[in-house]
Amino acid sequence: MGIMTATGPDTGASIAAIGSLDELYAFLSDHAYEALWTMENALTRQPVTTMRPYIWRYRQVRDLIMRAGDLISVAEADRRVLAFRNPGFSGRELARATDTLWAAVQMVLPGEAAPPHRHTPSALRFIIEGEGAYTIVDGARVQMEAGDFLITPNWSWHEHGHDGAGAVIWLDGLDSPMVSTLRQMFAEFEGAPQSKTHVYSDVLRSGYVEPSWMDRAVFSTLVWKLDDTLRAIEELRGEQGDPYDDVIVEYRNPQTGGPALPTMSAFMQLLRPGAKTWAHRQTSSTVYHVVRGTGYSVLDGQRFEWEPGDTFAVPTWVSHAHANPTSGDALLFSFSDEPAVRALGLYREQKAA
Ligand code: 1HN
Repeated sequence: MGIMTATGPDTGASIAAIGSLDELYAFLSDHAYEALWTMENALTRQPVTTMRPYIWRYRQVRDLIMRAGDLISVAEADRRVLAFRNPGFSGRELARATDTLWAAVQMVLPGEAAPPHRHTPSALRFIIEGEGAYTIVDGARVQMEAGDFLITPNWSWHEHGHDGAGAVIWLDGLDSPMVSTLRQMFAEFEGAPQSKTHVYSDVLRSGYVEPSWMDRAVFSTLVWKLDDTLRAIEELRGEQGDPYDDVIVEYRNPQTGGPALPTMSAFMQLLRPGAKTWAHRQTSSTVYHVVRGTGYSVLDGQRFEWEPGDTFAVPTWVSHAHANPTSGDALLFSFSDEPAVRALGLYREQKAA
């Protein structure tokens, strides 16, 4: 195959012959140019997105993923994953819950196994229900039970399986829309390492002590148990709390002291009985998942009632406040693209919007 040679550009006389602005615009568009002064959206005073605040209700989500389980096996599907596709997203590209975040439910049945792969998008999981499933991350096998928060860092091999009883359902969060928009997507499907026979315990994984001669990545924390997180929250119950989020804690990577993943942070918040937070908005976007309790959130002035298992999207710059009008606790898990937005020097917050 020969090398294509671009033809020389029209210059001189053909450009001198342009007699009007309309002719100029026609020439520009034929030759891969566009005039800034004809553009409407080159600058906007604040973020513009077609993404909408939206809630996916678990009563329906659960029925759908279980029905999918009747109709397709993991062997056929590779991963039995139902993506939450923001209804404001009209693009034909990868589904997304917000401009930057993928959210989905995944379900495995006893005896099923999802084969190993790795990719540049990072993933996090929050287990919604069930026990007896496991994931293997870079050869380390981790059990998954309801309430666990797990991470699969960028480019780590991961596979899932289930040797217990009953369905296991979890929430998947990925930065894949962001990675895809930045054209940084790579994936591999062959060459996963053998499963390790020894999995290091929490005292090594916590970064409390670290062997000097080994690669610290081997010891990275992969799972945060709900009981541990709740114990921390319980200890803070009597404190003042955050006016925008009440008693909120972030899942931190103990080895870096930073967010759970370089691109995504994750949180658990207790809305104490009667809690009603102030509204704020950020340039990060967030996906919330209801772990316990009932309540509502007001997203850009619209009230969304929620109950356990529901998942809702708060796109960039959407004002949000949360309320727990009941006499019991409400617990919200959430993840956001805040670390990525901050790393680019773009993070902004507006209080009481
Ligand atoms: C993925 O690897 C998983 O491993 C789940 O469980 C959802 C969505 C997009 C791209 C990769 C998984 C995913 C995914």
